[in-house]
Amino acid sequence: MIAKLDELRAKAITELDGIDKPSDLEAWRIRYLGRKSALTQILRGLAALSLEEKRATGAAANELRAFLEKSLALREEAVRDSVIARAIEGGRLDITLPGRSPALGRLHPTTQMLRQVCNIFMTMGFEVVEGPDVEWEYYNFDALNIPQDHPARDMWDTLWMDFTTEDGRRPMLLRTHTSPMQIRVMESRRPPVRVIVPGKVYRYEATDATHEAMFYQIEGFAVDRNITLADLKGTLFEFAKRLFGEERRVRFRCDYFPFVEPGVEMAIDCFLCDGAGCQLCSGSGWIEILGAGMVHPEVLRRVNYDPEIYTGFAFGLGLERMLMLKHGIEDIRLFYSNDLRFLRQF
Ligand code: FA5
Repeated sequence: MIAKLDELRAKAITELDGIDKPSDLEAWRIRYLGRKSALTQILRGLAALSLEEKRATGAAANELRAFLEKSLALREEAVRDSVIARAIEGGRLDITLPGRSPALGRLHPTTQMLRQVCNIFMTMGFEVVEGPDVEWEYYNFDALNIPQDHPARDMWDTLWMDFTTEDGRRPMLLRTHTSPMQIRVMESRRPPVRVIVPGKVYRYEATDATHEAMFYQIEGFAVDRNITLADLKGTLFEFAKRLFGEERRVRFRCDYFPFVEPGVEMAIDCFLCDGAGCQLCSGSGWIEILGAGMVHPEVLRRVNYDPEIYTGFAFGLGLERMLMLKHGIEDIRLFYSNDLRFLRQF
């Protein structure tokens, strides 16, 4: 057996020394080190040998395997060098040209902003929780005081999953906002709760400079004893100041959302025209970035929180709109059109 191994070694090395093409090296590797090679067969057959034979042949075969692997690596290096040398000689490779630097990846601007916003709220004591993009109709609408046929459903048209339950309902959809997570979180814990929920939302939307069909929202809500609208305003003022700087102006106005009472919207003065009115802000001087309000008592009751004891505020902000404000971006569609000239700027 040992003689056979020696013979194999001599044959393999003679062949290897004559190889000068990478493809021949691979064929050699398969022939001498591959699964069906004589050496592998010998190693596999060791179990059938006597203890003494096993010891001698096993050691020699393993030594040969290591030797062949090392010889192959050395030959690969030599072949590579000679291929390069031939290419330089033949004028196919010019090593005086500057090298190509590898492209460096980075985080998408919305991911950067998402992390920044989450960090601000985390320093204010909010916990980050995530929820499903595909949501039950109940959480997206009914539990938030938006029953079937309620006109508010028109504000949030979306894509429905293509299946119906046995009783003929279409219960699943792509969530239109992150507010369903208010219900999911409150169902699973008792007050006090102070949570933010970042995530994608979807709408059946005719896109324009400020509307996308898929965008990010961050929901935030706090429920405890004695929480008032002043806490909501204080929290959001502080947030806006930290994100946009002291000089940006903030406006609160009444708004309607069925799951809050009272409801408000918060806007920031338009970065493009500094509040004078332009195409981006539809001439108003303001860009709305979030909806908010005090959690509706009916919503609290639905999750078994006593509205006589507990109150809370909630808000839902649009991440891309805030990015537009922060960087002076005029069209929301730039974020997801994958133009690297745009994305590389962040
Ligand atoms: C809502 O989605 C409510 N769930 C917000 C809320 C939460 C209210 C908690 C009260 C309490 P609205 O549809 O206005 O509200 O969307 C919230 C924010 O998402 C908007 O202020 C805006 O910044 C952003 N937004 C809305 N539609 C789009 C869109 N098509 N493209 C990009 N951003 C959008």
